[in-house]
Amino acid sequence: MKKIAFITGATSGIGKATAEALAPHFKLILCGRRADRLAAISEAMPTETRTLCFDVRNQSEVFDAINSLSPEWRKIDLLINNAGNAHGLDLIHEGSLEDFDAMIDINVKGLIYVSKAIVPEMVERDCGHIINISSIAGKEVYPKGGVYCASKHAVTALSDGMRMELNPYNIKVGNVCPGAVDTEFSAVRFKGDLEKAAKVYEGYEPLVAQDIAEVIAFMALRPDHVNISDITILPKAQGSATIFNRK
Ligand code: NDP
Ligand code: 8X3
Repeated sequence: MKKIAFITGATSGIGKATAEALAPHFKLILCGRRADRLAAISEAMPTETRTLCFDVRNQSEVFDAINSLSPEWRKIDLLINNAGNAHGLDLIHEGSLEDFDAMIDINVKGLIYVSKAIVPEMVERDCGHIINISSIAGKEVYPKGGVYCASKHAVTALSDGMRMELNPYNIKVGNVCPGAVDTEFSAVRFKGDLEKAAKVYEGYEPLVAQDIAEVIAFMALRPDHVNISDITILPKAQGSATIFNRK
């Protein structure tokens, strides 16, 4: 029988590609705020799916959505905490509090809410696997990215904390740190300015969402005794968060 994977941020980029990579092996619960996309993506999946439309920032939406699953679908084997974005690229003393709140509320608090709604049942069943999507920004810091980097350092810390806390319950925790991946990430960061977004990936070959999805699927499909606890994936042309070999 296929296991069940729960993916946040499945409406685009890394989350959607991860759903595609896991579909041959898992039944999928696909989450995001854009209901139209969720419906279309779910329709195209070659596996049984459920969709949940909620904002990870909203505590009651998170719990109501997850509690709406039938008992069969509540037995989640693999949780992929992927939903997240950068909002703005600004110095802390100049940027908008709205952007800063969004990054902390979505990337950090949202991940905590979703985990709090799902992990207790994993603990009860004494099994499970959690993969959190952090970033190279969860290992390094760069100017104008202070709050985004803080949010992703928090994700890395949460992965480490969860791995320690959930160790007695046979629950594996992995942390994934991608470098530059050409998704809707930069369009969101620059609030729909596609020209500015395209510049992020100019002059070198960035990763695509599928590159990360394949690594996540590899992690998910290891034998039960193997846990890939932390992995950083960069484009060949990326030497650090800020060093790129652009031609
Ligand atoms: P995308 O913008 O393509 O995808 C982001 C996903 O997150 C969407 O599915 C979006 O769905 C969901 N999301 C955003 N805000 C919320 C919210 N408030 N509630 C629920 N879902 C939300 O970007 P990526 O695929 O690139 O990003 C995925 C993850 O990878 C993020 O955590 C990002 O920080 C991380 N990452 C990305 C890198 C990159 O270079 N692209 C590099 C390193 C890490 P919807 O809008 O429908 O709600
Ligand atoms: C996204 C990668 O370097 O733009 O997490 O912060 S970066």
